[in-house]
Amino acid sequence: MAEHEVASGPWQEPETTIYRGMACGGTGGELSAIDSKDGKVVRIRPIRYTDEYSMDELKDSLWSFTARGKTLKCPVKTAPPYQSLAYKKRIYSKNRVKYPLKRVDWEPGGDPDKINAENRGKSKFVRISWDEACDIIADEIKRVRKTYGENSVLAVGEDGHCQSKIIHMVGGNHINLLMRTGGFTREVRTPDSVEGFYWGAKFAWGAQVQAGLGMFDNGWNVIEDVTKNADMVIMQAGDLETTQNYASQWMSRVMRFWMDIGIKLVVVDPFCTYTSVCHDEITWIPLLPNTDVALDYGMMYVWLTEGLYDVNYVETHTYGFDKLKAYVLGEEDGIPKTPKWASEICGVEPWTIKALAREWGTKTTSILHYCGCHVRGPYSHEPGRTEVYKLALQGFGAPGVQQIHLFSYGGGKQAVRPTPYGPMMFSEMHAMQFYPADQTIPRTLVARSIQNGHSDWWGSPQIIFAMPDEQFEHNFYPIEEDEGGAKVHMLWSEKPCNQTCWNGGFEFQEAMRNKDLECVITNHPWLENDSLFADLVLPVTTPAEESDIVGSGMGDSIEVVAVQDAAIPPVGESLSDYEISLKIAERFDPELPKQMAEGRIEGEPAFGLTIEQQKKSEYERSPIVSEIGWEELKAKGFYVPKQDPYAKDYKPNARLFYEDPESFPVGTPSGKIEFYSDQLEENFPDDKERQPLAKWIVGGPESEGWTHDETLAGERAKKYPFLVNACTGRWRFHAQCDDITWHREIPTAKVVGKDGYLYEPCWMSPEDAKKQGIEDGDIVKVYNERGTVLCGAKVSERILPQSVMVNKGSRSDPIASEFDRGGNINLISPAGPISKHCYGFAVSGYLVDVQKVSDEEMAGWVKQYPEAFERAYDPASGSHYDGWVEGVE
Ligand SMILES: Nc1nc2c(c(=O)[nH]1)N[C@H]1C(S)=C(S)[C@@H](COP(=O)(O)OP(=O)(O)OC[C@H]3O[C@@H](n4cnc5c(=O)[nH]c(N)nc54)[C@H](O)[C@@H]3O)O[C@H]1N2
Ligand SMILES: Nc1nc2c(c(=O)[nH]1)N[C@H]1C(S)=C(S)[C@@H](COP(=O)(O)OP(=O)(O)OC[C@H]3O[C@@H](n4cnc5c(=O)[nH]c(N)nc54)[C@H](O)[C@@H]3O)O[C@H]1N2
Ligand SMILES: [Mo]
Repeated sequence: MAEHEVASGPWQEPETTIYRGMACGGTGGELSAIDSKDGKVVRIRPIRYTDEYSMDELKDSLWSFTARGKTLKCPVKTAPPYQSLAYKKRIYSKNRVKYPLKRVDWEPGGDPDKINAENRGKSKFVRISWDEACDIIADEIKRVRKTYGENSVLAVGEDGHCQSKIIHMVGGNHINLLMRTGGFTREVRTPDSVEGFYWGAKFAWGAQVQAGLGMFDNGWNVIEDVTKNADMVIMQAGDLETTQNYASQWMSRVMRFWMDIGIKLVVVDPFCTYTSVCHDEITWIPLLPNTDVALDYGMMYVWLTEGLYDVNYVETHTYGFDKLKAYVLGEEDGIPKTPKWASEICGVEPWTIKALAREWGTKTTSILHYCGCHVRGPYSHEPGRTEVYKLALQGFGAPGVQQIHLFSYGGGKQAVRPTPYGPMMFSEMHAMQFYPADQTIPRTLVARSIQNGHSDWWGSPQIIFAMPDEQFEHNFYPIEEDEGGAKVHMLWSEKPCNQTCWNGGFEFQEAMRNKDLECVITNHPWLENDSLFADLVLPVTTPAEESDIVGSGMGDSIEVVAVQDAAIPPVGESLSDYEISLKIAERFDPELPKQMAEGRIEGEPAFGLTIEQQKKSEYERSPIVSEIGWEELKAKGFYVPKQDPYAKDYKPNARLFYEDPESFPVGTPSGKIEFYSDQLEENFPDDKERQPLAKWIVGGPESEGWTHDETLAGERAKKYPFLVNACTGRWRFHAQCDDITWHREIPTAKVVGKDGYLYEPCWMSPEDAKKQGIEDGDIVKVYNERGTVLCGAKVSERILPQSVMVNKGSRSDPIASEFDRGGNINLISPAGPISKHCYGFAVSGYLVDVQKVSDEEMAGWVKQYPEAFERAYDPASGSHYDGWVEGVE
């Protein structure tokens, strides 16, 4: 039990091919074929559905639609993300964790002298056996619970992204074990992708299902609606050529199709995005990071003063227009929000703002992004709301007036039928994400909760799906002792990248060094980020090493189900997270692994004991059971489900509201889109940061009650004069894939420093570079009072003066406290919340300074921190395993 269950497999054949959706977003991604030879992956490639099915067999599965005389068809060949195609480099990465590891100067048992907490992220690891690792973990869980209370073990990384898996899905396997053996504290993901919509837009257009996240409920039919009806599509904070590619590359084809049928595309972005660069018809309007509110109000001023908005719609579908008007025209605060006013804040010329506003106000226009990095900054609830205001003024829901966002890319998914087959759905069953716990901590507050021993926040304790009303609940850590309150003394993370994906990374590193944390465990396929700060690291398999049933998922051109065997044996002694939880469970009760595998939780139908049984049981629960037999599915390897014949008749949800707001109200108290929220006024009457109407907020010093001072107009800008755009990276998936050698050699991916180290690019304009005395390729320090990260200067016209861009997700490479060589920009992001009552993160659009690192300065550091600079390092793949593990052969 709980040994890796694919001791034999087709990889024992000399050559074999398996089909797999394996994108590292956890969504499956378009199907790829993994070819292996003699137990090694040799290539990963796209497939054609016609490899296994005739076009006649596929005719009810592949969608198409016609607009303006041209037809857009679902492709027959898959377009997997480039990260998936390069996955061989991940499977055999130099950074793979092959064996269970223990930090050399840590001993279990809770003796502070043997924990050496202050050395986390400094001292190295040594290989131990699985038996030793599992014994230690089970004993530590028991000891810590007994000493500090049942809920003193914190489970981190229940939710978030990861490799695509179903049965072996990561995220909550540790919780499955912890909740069956006692209590635990649950780290709750905050709505990272959509912070500004979640904390802002929800009060403008309410919360439906997806809008639990704060965006408007929509699906694939929105793309069809835009294709048929829009004149213009604006990517204000959207780079679909980059972001949509994490699943498939088919939005690339949709955008090409749009331009072919005459839809105009405009990009409003601090960076000249990959979308702007690769489609030369696109207009790029550069603006400064986190200034969209000013731009939006400048445009609204033009609309209101020139009559370029939908007067009737505003009357019938919205609430509080008089308040909006008073603010825009300056009647409220004496400052008319003219294009000139906006220009001074956002850096877009007044005439460009007027031109964009006039074109937007006269053409049928939709907004297109994944979620948009503009909603991940300080006070992001403001741009989250002004986006809704703009749409409302232009008749949101009318044909071609839509918000296109992450749920719109489910190509076949929504068109197939309402029940998704995707890993997202399966994963909930398997890893039991969102299992409620008595005591919770939002992911944004983990570091402060550990450091201070307490914390409080507004929002549901199960924060990710909170409805607007729940944002008025005040929550506390720890909860009352008689309700199970206990301070955390042990941390176990299944997705160890809080310092790289969340807020205040350096503060998180310090929290990891807190001596109250007596044991820190991570499960991880690669030795990086939070794992460097762990006491025990458990090696995890990649999808190629696992037998599973997977679906393609969010963002694919069509839904596909694939049943696969392992392509290769596990690398080293790695196990899946699921297998790890069963292996540790044995130490609590020999019967427990069986119960966990078979029954999961009470009331849930059984899955079956073995992986083979579980694969079959997944198939039996899915709707494809009526379309294809199990044996045939296994023989073919994948299946493309038939389309829902009624899909054509579904209207976008926003259209229902547009046509009949009485019968289909939005989820606000008035049922209308609210420019002004009475709910916010009543509940937080003194909140100057999130007022009932969205405003341009400058912020200021903490002593005056502000959460942030992160704009160019504030005091801190005198010291830290650049706004950093820390958006998601094109060549990575969040914290994943930073070691892919094929990506790292692309000139926009890394900068080769004169010391041979590959630094994370810090993009800056030629004008600023000159001012700072920086040349392309120089090693630079990017810093503020929260710390310093080293980067490589990338001097380019693709970025506006006064801003720099450092993509998030580069791996930490610690030099010392608050000092990092890896270019992990989230280390210096604000550690606090979005604003006083909004406990999301602010990880982009904040202030930094950038200075050249001189040769002398570098030489000084090399001398001062020899261990960091002498650590084994491979430019091709970056920092790696050998640099952190003792006794590697
Ligand atoms: N500055 C900045 N920060 C951001 C954003 C931004 O735009 N700018 N974007 C935000 C957004 S949109 C998101 S969604 C979050 C994403 O943040 P996360 O959801 O945390 O994303 P990932 O880095 O994809 O993955 C989580 C971790 O899981 C690990 N992992 C992957 N597969 C497995 C597995 O099979 N087993 C185990 N045990 N571990 C695995 C990965 O190596 C990684 O360490 O980041 C947010 N942070
Ligand atoms: N390659 C790759 N693809 C991914 C991911 C990844 O990590 N790597 N992550 C996936 C996930 S989970 C998500 S949520 C999405 C994220 O995708 P999005 O939600 O679209 O977010 P980002 O890619 O961070 O940023 C989009 C664009 O916003 C711009 N931007 C930054 N700040 C501002 C601003 O203040 N105003 C304006 N107008 N623009 C701004 C950036 O330059 C970028 O071009 O991508 C998904 N796809
Ligand atoms: Mo995201």
